[in-house]
Amino acid sequence: MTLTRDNGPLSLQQRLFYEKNGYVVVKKVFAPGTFDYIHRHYIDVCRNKSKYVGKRVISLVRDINVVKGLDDKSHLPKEFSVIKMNGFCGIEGEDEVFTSYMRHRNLLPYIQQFIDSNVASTASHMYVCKPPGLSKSTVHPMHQDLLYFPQGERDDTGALTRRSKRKIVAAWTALGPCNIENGCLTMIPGSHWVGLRTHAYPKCDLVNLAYFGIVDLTDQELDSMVHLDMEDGDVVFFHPETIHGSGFNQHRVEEAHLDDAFRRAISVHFYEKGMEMANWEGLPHGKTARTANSPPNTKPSTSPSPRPSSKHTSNNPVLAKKFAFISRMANLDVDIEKLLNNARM
Ligand SMILES: O=C(O)CCC(=O)C(=O)O
Ligand SMILES: [Fe+2]
Repeated sequence: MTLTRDNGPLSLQQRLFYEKNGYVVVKKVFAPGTFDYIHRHYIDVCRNKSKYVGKRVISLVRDINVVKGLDDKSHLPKEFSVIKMNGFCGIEGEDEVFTSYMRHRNLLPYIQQFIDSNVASTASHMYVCKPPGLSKSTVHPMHQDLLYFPQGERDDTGALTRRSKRKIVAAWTALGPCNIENGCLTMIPGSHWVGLRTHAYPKCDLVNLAYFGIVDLTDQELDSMVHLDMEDGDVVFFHPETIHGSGFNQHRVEEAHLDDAFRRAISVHFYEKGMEMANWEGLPHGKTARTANSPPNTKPSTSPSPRPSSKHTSNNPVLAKKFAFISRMANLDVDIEKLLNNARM
């Protein structure tokens, strides 16, 4: 086995599943309701943006249709317009409500099994809450997270070298029911072995900033997609090269009272502290083809769009700069050994 170690709660069967598929869902890592306080805090951040954004968190992403004025949500609280929050720290330091997730004693024993180290750093912190009442722009196209950060030694194609492959993992936790109806996560099993793929903006009219999708998914890959039905407190650990995305939240605003109306999840990437960083200039993150395949739950069944050539690329230095900034800011350490020892005392 190359990607995990035998020093924690993951069973041999779970480790074998991860090696083969590039992800593993672990049920009930947290008791239901454990992170209700994080969701309440997120609502506060959405409603009081100036108090937090830049100071304790990096950014709030509003849905593109709302931004363009095509979808008027001004009569509703702000959390009905926001689809994602990035970064659990800002110039005033970290937001301890969000970072309590990545330092939680229930999570850390698993992280040790994936990153080959007792001290971790983190990247790509996200609170992803898809509200009811938005359009298909809430779909997150099929992508690889490795595109979005420079961690790890890379080969010429931007893929992780064998050595770095076993040192990064994402921990994505459902904070409420996540199902096909509200836009759960979708995985392509085994895709963590195929290297870094070419990403581009999807062919829809309006696409959220940096929501890239892979341009050359094969029919076989599209057919193998697995939708992860998860409950509050379940965690999916996945590799940064595993191809994944998420669907459209089909709930209407009138259904906002339902438990699964807001699709809620928190996600952090852990990696071995001090691991190699790739040179941003040399990475394909700033290169985007102009069009990509359809998003996960709108799979074209009869006439798939012609696949754009992977040569069809353009540089995007502004975005590259933005990613570099986020990556520098959101880089908090987690001393796993120390936190677990404290928890035992
Ligand atoms: O939560 C989602 O909808 C997608 C999140 C994602 O792509 C990630 O956590 O890497
Ligand atoms: Fe992702």
